[in-house]
Amino acid sequence: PRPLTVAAAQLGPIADDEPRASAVARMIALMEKAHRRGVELVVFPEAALTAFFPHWYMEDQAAIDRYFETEMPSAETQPLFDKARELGIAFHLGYAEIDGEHRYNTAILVGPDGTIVSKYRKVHLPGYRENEPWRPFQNLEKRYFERGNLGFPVVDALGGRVGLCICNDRRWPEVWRILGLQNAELVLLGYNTPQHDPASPAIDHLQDFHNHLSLQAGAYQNGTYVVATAKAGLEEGCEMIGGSCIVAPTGEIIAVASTRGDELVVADIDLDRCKEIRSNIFNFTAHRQPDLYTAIAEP
Ligand code: CDT
Repeated sequence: PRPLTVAAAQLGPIADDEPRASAVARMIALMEKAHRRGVELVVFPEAALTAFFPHWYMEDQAAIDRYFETEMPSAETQPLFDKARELGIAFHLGYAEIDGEHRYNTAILVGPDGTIVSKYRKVHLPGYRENEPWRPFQNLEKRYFERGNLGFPVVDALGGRVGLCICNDRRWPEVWRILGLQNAELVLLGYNTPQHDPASPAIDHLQDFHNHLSLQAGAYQNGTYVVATAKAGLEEGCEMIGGSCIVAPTGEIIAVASTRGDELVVADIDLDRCKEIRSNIFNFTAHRQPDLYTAIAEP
């Protein structure tokens, strides 16, 4: 067996005027709780340091850039790195990143020694570029971020193969299969998902279902564990789903959040269990028929 104790560290809302230091303090409190429960990896949400600003329209670049990180760790995030190293805990963190003139929706995996061992920049950016004032809140990721340029990384870490994706990526089976083809055994992701979709309100009551449906299908069809973490609750007028969870390679949810606030969701997993799926029903070498899948990779 390859046992690992993992946690989704769900965050409740972060107010627009909440300093990064406060968000970091909340994350450190969850990390300390995780340590008391024997956790070795803590997964924080997408864009975990600030309110999810793509929910509103801005033109002034300086106003936009205050939500972005120019370095990681920074003075404000260093205490999180220090605490993780002190406790020997690995963590995943989502944040808005500026690299020169380029802006990305980014996630990193930090090892228990405090070094960054993997980095991903979000590929599937939902929404649109211009203000749509009829909406109660916006979905402007295409305005504020460029498409990521790091592919879909899977690295050797924590005794297994660890893959990253971010929020909307989880709805796309192609993402899961690209991670699966790299033998991912543990996929980490964060999300900010509104309860209400102004463009399709008839499916608002299915938002939690579609979240779990995507995670469970991705896990099962690729024989991988998933740790998926929300930023949840009512943030600057936008209610977001919770449902942070840990999914087994069988597709079963083995731990799930019960609130929309700061909450730690813990599970003991065994990375060797991925083989049950990947050696049998989803033995890619034995059963895939890629010559008949070419349309998937065409525009
Ligand atoms: N952050 C993010 O990617 N959110 C999107 C909102 C989609 S709007 C229907 C998501 O896929 O959850």
